[in-house]
Amino acid sequence: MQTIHEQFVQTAEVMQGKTLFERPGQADISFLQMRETVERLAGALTALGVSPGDRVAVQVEKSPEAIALYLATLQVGGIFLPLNTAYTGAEIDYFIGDAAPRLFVCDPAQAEAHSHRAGDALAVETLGAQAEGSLMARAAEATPREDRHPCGPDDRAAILYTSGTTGRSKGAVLTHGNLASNTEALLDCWRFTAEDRLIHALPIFHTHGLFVAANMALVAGSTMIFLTKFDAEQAIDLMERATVLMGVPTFYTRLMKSERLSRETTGGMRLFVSGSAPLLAEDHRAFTDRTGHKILERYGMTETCMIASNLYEGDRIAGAVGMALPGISIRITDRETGAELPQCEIGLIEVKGPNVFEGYWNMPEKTAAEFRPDGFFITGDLGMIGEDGYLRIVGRDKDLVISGGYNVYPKEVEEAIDALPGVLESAVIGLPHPDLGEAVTAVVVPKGDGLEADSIRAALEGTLARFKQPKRVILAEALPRNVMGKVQKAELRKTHADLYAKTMA
Ligand code: MCA
Ligand code: AMP
Repeated sequence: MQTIHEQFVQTAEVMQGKTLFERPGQADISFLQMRETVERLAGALTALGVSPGDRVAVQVEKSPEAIALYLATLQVGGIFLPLNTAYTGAEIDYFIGDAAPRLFVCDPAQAEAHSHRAGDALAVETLGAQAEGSLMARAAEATPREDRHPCGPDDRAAILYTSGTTGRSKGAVLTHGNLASNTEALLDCWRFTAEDRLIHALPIFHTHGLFVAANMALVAGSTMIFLTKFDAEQAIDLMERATVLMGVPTFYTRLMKSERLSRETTGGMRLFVSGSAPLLAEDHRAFTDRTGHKILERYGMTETCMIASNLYEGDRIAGAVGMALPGISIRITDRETGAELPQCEIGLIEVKGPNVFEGYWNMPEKTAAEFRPDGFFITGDLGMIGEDGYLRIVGRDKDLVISGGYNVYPKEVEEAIDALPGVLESAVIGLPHPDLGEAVTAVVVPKGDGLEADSIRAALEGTLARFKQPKRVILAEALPRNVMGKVQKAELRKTHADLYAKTMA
């Protein structure tokens, strides 16, 4: 196995001055320029005391230098820990406390807010969207490092935090083998090569933008048209110069809102990929009607990287996520007994293969609870494998809302709401939303009079990242419960199903 960093270095040797990053209104960055930045950053990391196994936590805006920091961390044997830019100070406290990184890199605008974290055990540096800040200044002074710490497939490469159904977020530890094997499988499955020009409009602090999209381009030698955020009109403008788009379903519903989306404007594109949340079958078909392209839907998880994909040359079926990637096994099991189920029966989706993470950081019990004794990981998604061999996801066994591709665990939001004065109890649910797929919605029971929906929303500012905050708060006299006293969220979802039906994106 070669690590993603080793593969990038080899690719850069071949690609030389070819453009790796193309950015509207900004200078291009070639593979060789990127390699030099990585080597300088590796020198800076070493000077900052980052040793093999040390965590490098990063909460920065999207930039080529942030990708270089990722590669440099892998080069020196560090563990890369990217954090959503939406996380608040309170959320960052937890991640830093749990992961105990050696280095925390934040946006220059946040430097003051995080300065109290700096000490003997933790260095704090800054990196801005335009490469400003202390880290690149250090890199400019550093002695570039060409050597790399040797890493095997089982060595740790990254930690990605995912919230859990019970309180605390869990750090999923991914190995070099996880990342390298998954990239290799995807390059092959999607016929992705140096000829491709990828519209990269995803955030780079999650699996989709970093370990799927960016890793593929870095290894294959493709150009990334690197955008700080997704804008449908801009994406359509860029399609005549691009070949591939990877996005969450919200990208596709927003593209379809544009009158300019047509066979002509998408004519030069080779592939549209969707994942991270369910793509409605009707949207899949509507996109084909408009453009002639069949979106290729795939399925993955932070803990497992990509698991399954529709076929590039075979069928791309609306409502199905395809077949297991090479080397990966999928099985469906009974929710109660754990016994494997035959085709066409609905149960838990379990997965095993070189893509499956090592475990949760410092949480051996939680890790053990999500693996079967024979090594299969229990995804918490419900699905079935049809007669055609294609996996279909039919629901979730876990209480989870996916809003615009971001996971929100209701438990975390409920705990924040229940802690507010005047709140008796709450239930957080995901309701169908025309833009985000699902919208986080809170049903709140006040203790007495005087509590207002708006004040609840306002009180959550600064506690929870914006995307986790309820889009709407519904005040109720009581929550529906079953005979066991358990809140019946399915009933709440049914009662309020149309809440966002007329919401304009
Ligand atoms: C932004 N906002 C959101 C979301 N995004 N609210 C709920 N859900 C969201 N996803 C809020 C902002 O806080 C802001 O609130 C307002 O919406 C507008 O913000 P803006 O930045 O303009 O939003 P946007 O640029 O339109 O972003 C929407 C988006 C974005 C394009 C859907 O969220 C996105 O890029 N999502 C992709 C997430 C992703 O990469 N997921 C992959 C996870 P206010 O106006 O109140 O301030 S990896 C994964 O799931 C697995 C492994 C897999 O299979 O890939
Ligand atoms: P995360 O924990 O952010 O990595 O999100 C992983 C979850 O996203 C999975 O467990 C699924 O519930 C969901 N997911 C990812 N891709 C798809 C897809 N194509 N269709 C439906 N759900 C998906």
